[in-house]
Amino acid sequence: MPAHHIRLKNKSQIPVSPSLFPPQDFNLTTKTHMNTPTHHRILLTGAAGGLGKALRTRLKSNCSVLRLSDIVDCGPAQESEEVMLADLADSKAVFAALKDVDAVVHMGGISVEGPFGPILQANLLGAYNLYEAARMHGVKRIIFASSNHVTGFYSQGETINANHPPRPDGLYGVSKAFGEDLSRFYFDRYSIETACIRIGSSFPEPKDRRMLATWLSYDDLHRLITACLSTPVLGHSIIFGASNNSVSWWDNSCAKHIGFHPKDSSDVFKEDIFARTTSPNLEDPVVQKQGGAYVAMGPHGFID
Ligand code: NAI
Ligand code: 15L
Repeated sequence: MPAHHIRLKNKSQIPVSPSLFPPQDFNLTTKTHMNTPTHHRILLTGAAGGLGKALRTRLKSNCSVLRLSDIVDCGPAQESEEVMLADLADSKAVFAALKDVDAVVHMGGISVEGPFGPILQANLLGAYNLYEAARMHGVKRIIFASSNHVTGFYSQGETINANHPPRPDGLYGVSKAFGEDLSRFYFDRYSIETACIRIGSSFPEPKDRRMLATWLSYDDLHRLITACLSTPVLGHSIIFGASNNSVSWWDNSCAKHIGFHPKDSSDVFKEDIFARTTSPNLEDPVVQKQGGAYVAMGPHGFID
């Protein structure tokens, strides 16, 4: 098959110029069939974590079988679930976790700034193991939980899009930038499609003033993942994950083909957050930069 053709699950082919990824001139309307599974078996890594738990119920509408994986216990398998313990740094365990899988929602790994050792194992080696296993098993679509900390050193108030160069705000952000580059390589070389979702702050509610700009509700996260799983042509796409907040630093015009339309907004929490937080010191880099507190963490020194 010529490199410029992407074979879709329905066996049809769409000619795509390699220079057009993400396919900027494709005006594909994506229908997100919330209750129609697009895949037979989906692997959810990081299933025991905050977002893993939030997605565990929601992703059942996207597949017939949801395989849950984490380094720690995910609890017993419920109906239409499978559970597999796997350390992302363990290539054999990761290879086993991807067997017979149609798509991966990759949430697993170290999720905050900290020493390089664990980040190296879980986020760098872990991402490599995941993509190698995907290549070996023929898995063609991965949703990768990247982070706003890939671009955390841009200023708040500056609007950036996927074409702005990474400016990671720490080792964690660097590890997510590595995942984005690694997935680009696996797309160019092996046609494995990836959505790199630079998640803002995905929690039940925004916790502070910064999160009024960065908040992504769990339902909007699921809407975004559903759009990435079901869009006919994903290619290699970078998309910022935020709800429909009035304040936004991110422009998703490079990812229109995904058809993500957030429905929630942090605006309803604004009054309460302003009432219980003090006015920020505008001279503080933690207040000035998009990454917030992450820009002032570290250094972390050598690995022991
Ligand atoms: P979390 O820390 O609650 O969950 C991460 C999960 O990964 C944990 O259950 C942990 O046990 C598992 N894990 C860690 N090391 C592992 C290893 N070596 N092998 C297998 N599993 C391992 O984090 P959360 O909030 O659920 O985030 C999920 C993903 O989304 C993470 O990749 C994080 O970096 C990313 N993200 C989350 C954001 C948020 O606001 N929640 C914002 C930006 C990115
Ligand atoms: C992240 O990448 C983290 O995983 C999450 O715990 C939050 O710190 C979030 O970014 C954020 O920037 O608020």
